Amino acid sequence: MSVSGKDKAVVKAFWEKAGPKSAEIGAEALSRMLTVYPQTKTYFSHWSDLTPGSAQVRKHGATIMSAVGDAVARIDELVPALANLSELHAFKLRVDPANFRILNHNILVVLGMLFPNDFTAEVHVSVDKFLQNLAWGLSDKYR
Ligand code: HNI
Repeated sequence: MSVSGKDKAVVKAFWEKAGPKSAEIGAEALSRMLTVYPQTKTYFSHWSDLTPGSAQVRKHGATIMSAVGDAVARIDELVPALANLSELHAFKLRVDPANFRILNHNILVVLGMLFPNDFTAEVHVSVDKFLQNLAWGLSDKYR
């Protein structure tokens, strides 16, 4: 799905609001992914505490959302921007890319929860398209 110039502007404007809460968004989204889609826990079995809101979950949630913020900043060049992370997830972590959609879904839920006024239907559709393209960029090296 193509992300239009308008989508990019909407995502960037929304991120002005969401960016400062990025660690909280990540912690909540990762906690929810691991709880609601327990099959995703297999990738994190080396962690000592996978319960929602644990220190490890919060730290990694912040790491993920910081990468999402970097992707917003490089929204015009997502494939090169995500090349290293794609390589890591494909060949070292061996994460099935189907899981990117699952995390994206949880991020959208959390954005709706934390930003009930700013996360309008119009923002939702643009962020959804952006996250799909991000997942596509993260999947680029899987070949
Ligand atoms: Ni992901 C590590 C970004 C989705 C499993 N992941 C990272 C790191 C970043 C990152 C950044 C740290 C890299 C480093 O150490 O250099 N991950 C992202 C982004 C998305 C994503 C931007 C999608 C929006 N990752 C997922 C999904 C899974 C996943 C959906 C599995 C369900 N990622 C991992 C695992 C690690 C990881 C596993 C290593 C964790 C660890 O213990 O260090």
